[in-house]
Amino acid sequence: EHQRSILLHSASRFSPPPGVKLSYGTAGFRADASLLESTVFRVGILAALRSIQTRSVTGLMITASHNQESDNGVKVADPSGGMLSQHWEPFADALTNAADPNTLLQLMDDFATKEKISLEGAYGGEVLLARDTRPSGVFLAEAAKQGITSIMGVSATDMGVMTTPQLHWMVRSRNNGMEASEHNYYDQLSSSFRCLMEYIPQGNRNNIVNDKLIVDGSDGVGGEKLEILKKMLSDLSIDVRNRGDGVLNEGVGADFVQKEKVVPRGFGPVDVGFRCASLDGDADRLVYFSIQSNSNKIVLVDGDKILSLFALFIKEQLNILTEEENGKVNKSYQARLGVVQTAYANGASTHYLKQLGLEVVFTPTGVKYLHEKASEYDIGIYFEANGHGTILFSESFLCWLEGKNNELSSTSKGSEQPKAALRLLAVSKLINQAVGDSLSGLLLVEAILKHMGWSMLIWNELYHDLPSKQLKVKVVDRTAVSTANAETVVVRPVGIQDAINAETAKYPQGRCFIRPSGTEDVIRVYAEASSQEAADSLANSVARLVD
Ligand code: 16G
Ligand code: ZN
Repeated sequence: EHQRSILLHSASRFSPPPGVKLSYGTAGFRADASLLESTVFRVGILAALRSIQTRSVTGLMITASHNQESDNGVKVADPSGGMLSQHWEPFADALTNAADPNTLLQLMDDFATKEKISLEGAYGGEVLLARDTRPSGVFLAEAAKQGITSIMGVSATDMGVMTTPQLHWMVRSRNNGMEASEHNYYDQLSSSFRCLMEYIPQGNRNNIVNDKLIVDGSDGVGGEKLEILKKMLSDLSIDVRNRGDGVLNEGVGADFVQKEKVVPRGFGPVDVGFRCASLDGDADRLVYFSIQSNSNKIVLVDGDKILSLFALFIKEQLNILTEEENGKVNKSYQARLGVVQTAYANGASTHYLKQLGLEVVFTPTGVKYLHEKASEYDIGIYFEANGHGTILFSESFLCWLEGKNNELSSTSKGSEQPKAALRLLAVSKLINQAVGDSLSGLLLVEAILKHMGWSMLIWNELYHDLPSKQLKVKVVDRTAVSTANAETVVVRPVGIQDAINAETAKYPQGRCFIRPSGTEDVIRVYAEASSQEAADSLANSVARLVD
């Protein structure tokens, strides 16, 4: 009874804006910040219920990532540190769209009964709460707190301004019984980076001098965090630009750089020849680029190429570990290595990865799908072309690796095998196991380039991207289009796929798909072909089919 009255009381202070219907979508609720207060309050309730049900810490992140500054959004981190369990999404939608406090309460009661969540306050639940640098994050965080604490026995721990991956990392660490402060995060990243640097092959050590990385922080949270992290690193010189003085995501950031393929604000001719990287607004995406002299065009090194670099390095270490020992192949553990991409992956990257002998699988767009698939492997590497990705290690593989390391460090001191084991262990600590993380991804790219003794130019030459083109078509109802086979085939409206096939067949190396966006009211078109003109033309003619 007490619980009911608390809820009714606090819910009455956060009424949903009339006529607005929001959906949890691919990555949480997103809208103009002025529309989100009641939604964030209600997501606070949801995160608290999830904490009670799982008897674990959950997370609530307030961000709209690469979207414009006036937008905001909210999403929940599950106890694993990953995305909210998909079977809770319909509840999130219903909760946020409930018209009044009584309906809200009824929905909660029904859901709690169905999911066997006891609202008696028996478990002291906890929700970690964070926000990006958007000004609207301040009042939205307040609404989140009210929502969380309106569930009896659940507390809200405000972590303040964090990157999205930092919050996910903290949730995961807390539930693994580890310390999870921001300092712990930097400590783990910097020490595992140092470990990788320590085991760089002798011949490549001297390349470390005079080599600078310039990072575009998208005027968001990533830049200021990287400033802290970089002070804990030697062997790496980083110059951070767009640290928050300009407008968030405006002409800057990973999304801009990847889609527009032009030089971001704050970069210019003096940066020609340097290795550059861009983060997005909440620092969960990373792309690299270099500036071509005398133009505002860039050479983009996207998520697919980061994935390829990671895959190459991991495979090399695995090969070392399973190399012949005393004339017999070491068969003690056959690690399953898998690579996960989406239809947006450049066809040349997929070809390259397969030709390395790797298993490549596809999922629909959205981190939750890629992450889930990657977790089926001993080592699962996933990346979206837009720069979101990470490497997941299975518990059993890490266990084996620890054992192998102990065994080798006494028997084959000084040889490459123990080093390979240590490198893989360091990667598993450096790379965020909860979600894609631009800061840890950046450190891993840097460490691998130094390990290989490669410039960005050599890295970029792993394969040549096929020219591609992306378009979006505004539609009234994007749900009219539905797809199958990881978004590569349209099943509805009937007939469109045949028309796309007919268009695509006209172009050498042509590939094309359409899909409804998970974040905007548009249908997206992607086309790839042997020349830029051909890719543009294919995209345009398929866009006309949709219109
Ligand atoms: C969200 C997704 C991202 C995906 C993008 C596609 C997460 C955390 N983020 O930003 O993975 O690439 O949506 O947007 O899942 P779209 O559906 O509008 O093309
Ligand atoms: Zn983001």
